[in-house]
Amino acid sequence: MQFNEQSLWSGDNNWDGDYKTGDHGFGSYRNFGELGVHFEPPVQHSDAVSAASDYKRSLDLLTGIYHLTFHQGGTLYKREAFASHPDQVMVFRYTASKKGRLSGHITLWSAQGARAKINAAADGLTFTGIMPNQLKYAAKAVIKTVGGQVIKPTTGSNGADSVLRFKDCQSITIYLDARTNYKPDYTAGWRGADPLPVIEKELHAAREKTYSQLRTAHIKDFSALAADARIQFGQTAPAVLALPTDKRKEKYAAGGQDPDLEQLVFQYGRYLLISCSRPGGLPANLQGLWNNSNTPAWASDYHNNINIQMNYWGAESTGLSACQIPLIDFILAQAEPCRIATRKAFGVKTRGWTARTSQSIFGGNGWEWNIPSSAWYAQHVYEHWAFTMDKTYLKDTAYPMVKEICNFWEDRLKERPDGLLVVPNGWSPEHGPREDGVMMDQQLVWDLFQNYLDMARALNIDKDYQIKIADMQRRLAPNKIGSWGQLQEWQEDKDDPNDQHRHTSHLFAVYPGRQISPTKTPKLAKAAIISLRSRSGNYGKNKNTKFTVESTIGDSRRSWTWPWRCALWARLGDGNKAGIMIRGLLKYNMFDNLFATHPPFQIDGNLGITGAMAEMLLQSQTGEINLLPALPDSWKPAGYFIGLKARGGFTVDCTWKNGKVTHYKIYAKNSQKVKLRINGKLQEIMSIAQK
Ligand code: FUC
Repeated sequence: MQFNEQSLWSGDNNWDGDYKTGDHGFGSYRNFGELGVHFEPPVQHSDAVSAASDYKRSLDLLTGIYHLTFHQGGTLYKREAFASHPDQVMVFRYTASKKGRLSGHITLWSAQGARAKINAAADGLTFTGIMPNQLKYAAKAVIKTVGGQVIKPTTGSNGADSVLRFKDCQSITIYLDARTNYKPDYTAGWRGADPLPVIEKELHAAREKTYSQLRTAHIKDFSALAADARIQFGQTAPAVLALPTDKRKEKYAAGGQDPDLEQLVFQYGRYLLISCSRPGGLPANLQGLWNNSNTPAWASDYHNNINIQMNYWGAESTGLSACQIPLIDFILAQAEPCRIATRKAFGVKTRGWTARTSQSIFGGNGWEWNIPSSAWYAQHVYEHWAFTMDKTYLKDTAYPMVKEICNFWEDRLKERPDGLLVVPNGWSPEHGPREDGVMMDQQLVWDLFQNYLDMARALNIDKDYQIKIADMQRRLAPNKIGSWGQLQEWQEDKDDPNDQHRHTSHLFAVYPGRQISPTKTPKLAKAAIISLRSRSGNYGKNKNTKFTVESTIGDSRRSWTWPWRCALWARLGDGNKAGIMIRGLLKYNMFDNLFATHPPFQIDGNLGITGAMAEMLLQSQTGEINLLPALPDSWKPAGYFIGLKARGGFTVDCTWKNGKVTHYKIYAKNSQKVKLRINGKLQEIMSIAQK
C-alpha cells in the first residue's frame, strides 16, 4: 500500500519564481512510502492452497471503507481498510473465516531512500528522516493479531529487509500513521512539533480501542459528511449495475445509459474531497493528496489559474463547507510570504498581495505571475460566507482578507484615456499576448469588488470605501461582443472561431463568476454560448456540425476542461450540452478507478464535475434560487436531490417529474424571504426555519 501525507514536500521559501522541483527551490510534493503485507500460502491447510474465487473489491463512498473478499479452499478471506480522521490513523484489517490461516510479514518502506532510518521493534516498524530542506518526517506501522503470534522483528540495512512476522493468525490489524513537522506558519519557519512523538501517541490511543470502536468512529465522521447530499435521476439496468466499474465506464463511453454511474461520479468527487481536505490540514493539491512519485507532474503543487479553485467548486454547494476550510487556511498562511514576494516584484509600496501560478506549502511562488490570482482566491473566501452566513467568519476572517486584496487593485488598476479602468499587463491563462484589459482579469476584478461590496454591506462598515470600490467597479472596461457574436477574450476583437484552447478564461463571468447570466445580461450570455461552442470545436468551420461528445476535440479534452464547460453550460441553461460534458470526461479523461486524467492524474476533474453537476440541479448566484436550471433530457423523467446548498445559508431538497418540480423544501436557520425560480416562473416565498 503506497501512502501519502499532505505535507511531505521538498523545497524552501522561494522568492524568485524559479520552478525547480528538486530538493531545493520551489520543490515538490513527495511520495511518503509503502506498507507491504506479504502472505505465505497456509500450506499446512490443504484446503487453502487452491485458487481464489469470488474475488470482489469495492469502495463504499458513504462510509469511506474499502472491502475485499474472496474464497480460497473452504475459507472466506476478508480485508477492510480506512483512513480515520477522528483517530488520525490508517487501519488495515485482514481476517479469515477459519483459524490459523494468516501467516506472513509486513514491511515499511520510505520513498525518500537512504535518508530514512528504519527501526524494527516488537511493537512495530518505524522510519524517521530529515529532508534536505530540514523537514522531519516519520511513519510507523503496528500490528495486532487474533490467534497466532507476532515474531521478534529483524532490522535490516534498509526498509525492504526490516520485517515483522506474524504466524498462524485468524486476523491481523495494522495501524499506520505518518507525519512531518510541517506547521502552516511562515513566522515559525514552517516547522512545528517533531512528528514521531505525535505518531506514538496517536497509535497508542488507536490500539487501546477495539477495531469496532475505531470503525464506528470513522463511519460516523465520514458518513456525516458523505450522506448529507444525495442526487437521483434514474435507475441503471440491473445487468449493467452488476458489471465492474471499468466495464460500465466502457459501455457508458460508447453511449450507453447509466444514470447510477453519473451519480457515482458526483459522489466520488465528494468522497475524494472529504478524504483529502479536512479542517486542520492542507488543501487538495493537483492530485488531491494521492501521489506515488517524487517527481510528480507540475510538482503536484497548488496551481491557481484554474486547478486549486476547481478543486473546491463542489465544496459549498454539495454540503462540504467544512472541507473548504483548508483552502481558506492555506490562503491565510501563504499571504505573508506572498506579500513579501509581491512587494519585491511590484515595488516596496505595494499594498495587498498576489501570487505566481504555482504555489508550494512553504511560501514558494513558481512560474509566471498570475496577477489576478488573489482576486480569484477572494471569491472562495467570500463564498464560504455566502453559503454559510457565518457572521464571525465574515467579520474576523473573510472581510479583512478581501479588503486587503481590493487595496492591491485600487493601486494597480490603470485609467485609460477614455476614463475606463483596465487591469494592466495581463494574460488570459495560458493564451495570447500580455496586454491591458484582458477580459478574464476585468471579470475577476469585477467579481472581487462585488464580493467586497456584498460583505461590507452585510457588516454595514467602511461606507467611504464602499463608495470608492463601487465607483471603480462601475468604471471597469466592460465585457464586449465581437464580430462573430462571441464574447471577446481580449479588448481587441481578435478571437479565432476555430481556436480550441483548453482554457475558457473569458467565460469566468458566467462560471464561477456571476457577472453574466441569461436572466440579467441575456446578450452577453448569448455571446458566451457562441464562445463556448467555438472553444469546443463547434463554430467557425464546424458551425453547422452536430455538437457531440466526440466533436469536442484536441486541447478541449483535459481533466478540468469538461467540468468547467459542464458548469458553463449549466449556467447558460443548456442541460443536454452539460450532460455531454459529463460523458466526455468519462470517455476521454478518466481512468478505470475514475481518477480524472489531464493526463496524467489530476484531481480537478473529479472535484470539479461534482460542483458542475450541482449547478445543473440548483443555482443561486444571481440572488434567486433556481431549481433545475439545466436538466439533460435523460434526467428529466423523474428524480430528486436532497441537501444541496444555496447562497444565503439555505439547504434545498427537490423532487421532479417530466422535468418539472413537483415538490421542494427550502430551509435555513431562520425563515426568510426567498426569490425562487421554479418551472420557468419567478416567485417570492418564505423559507422554512430548521436547523
Ligand atoms: C494549468 C493548465 C494545465 C494544467 C496545469 C496543471 O497550467 O493550463 O492544463 O492543468 O495547470
